[in-house]
Amino acid sequence: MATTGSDGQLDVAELREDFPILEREFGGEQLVYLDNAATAQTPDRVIDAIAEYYRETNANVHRGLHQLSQEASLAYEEAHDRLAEFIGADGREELIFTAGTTESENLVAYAWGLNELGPGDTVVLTEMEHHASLVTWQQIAERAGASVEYIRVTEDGYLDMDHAKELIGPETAMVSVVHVSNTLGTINPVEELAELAHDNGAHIFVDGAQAVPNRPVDVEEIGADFYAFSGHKMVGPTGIGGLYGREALLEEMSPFKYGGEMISRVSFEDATWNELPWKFEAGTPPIAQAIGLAEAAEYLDEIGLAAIERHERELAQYALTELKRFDDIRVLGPPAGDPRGGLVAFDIEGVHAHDVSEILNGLAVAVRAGHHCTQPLHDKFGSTATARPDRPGGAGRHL
Ligand code: 7TS
Repeated sequence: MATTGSDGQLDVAELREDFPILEREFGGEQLVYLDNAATAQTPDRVIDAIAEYYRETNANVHRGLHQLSQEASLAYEEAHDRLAEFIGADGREELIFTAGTTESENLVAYAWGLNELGPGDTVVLTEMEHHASLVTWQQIAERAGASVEYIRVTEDGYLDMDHAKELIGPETAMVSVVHVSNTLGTINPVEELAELAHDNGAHIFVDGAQAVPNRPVDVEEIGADFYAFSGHKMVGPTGIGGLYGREALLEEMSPFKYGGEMISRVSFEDATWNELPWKFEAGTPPIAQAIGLAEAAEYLDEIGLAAIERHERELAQYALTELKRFDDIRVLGPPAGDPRGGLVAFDIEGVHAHDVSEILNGLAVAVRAGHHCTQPLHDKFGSTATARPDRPGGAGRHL
């Protein structure tokens, strides 16, 4: 796959051909899809892998001795290995398939939080958390009698690390932080936060929904105890995502959901649990999606995550520089020149973001408008909604 030139640049024209949906036209204009932060598009080979599974292999896993079930089981298990490798986990024991980042957050909050949190404990979040983390920890902390605190975000969209050092202390039980903000584009110092958490006897959960698709991620290098991501944001299928958990922690934790698949032995009185990762995968799992997700990981690896990261940074810098020319446009997050993710949320004085999105839609340009599930952060910046192109470039430069 000749997707990078000798200068390390992505061959965008060639890559675009992998995505059949980008051929669509609206009103005679070719689609410009800049809503990748919500859901990225899917390349042919992922679509083909899913179609082939349904054509050739479709069967339930871990419960049939017939040939199809054995093939499906093997492919499903190998998908765990592939994703574990993709994010730097030790092996399939540490990689649970969930419905996505939201379910991964809920799994840890319910299975770990409800049992481990109590009065006097704090869960430290940041002001830039997605609702998937913010609402979940709010609710679980309340049920457990624990409290939630938020690391402040500066005007420039960075975490105030002095405040982080004040908040994370011996009473902290969990630090839950977004790796790359889906509104600010900020890349958070997750390694430093992991060290701070561990120095204080706390665990750290990293929300990698906006990081795994577009930069090399190594959960062990980060020092994460838990790390979550979504398939549909990394050119994979909807309905699946992942949760990395440190094996020793997952071993100690009770299951999140009960049912078939996750048990070892059941009697009328009681049950024992299956080994990892199946202990956390109750019921028929997302088999076709797992196979599609493994193909997506393969695709991204072949392009090269470092090249993708570089390309995204260039696109963001291009957009930031262009938007700076307009006095009535305010961009949230780190300014041009600073390292950040590929998404750029902005508001225009006197124009609602929904109108911006509507006008762009008329030009066949898809961007998300709203609070992007970070409503308290928008409140903090005095904005009800922003428009958010992700991976914006000049004509034909987006992916
Ligand atoms: N965390 C972050 C940082 C996200 O960006 C998202 C989705 C989630 C968690 C939840 O992921 P899910 O796959 O479980 O839904 N963010 C967005 C977005 O920015 N626009 O639409 C979805």
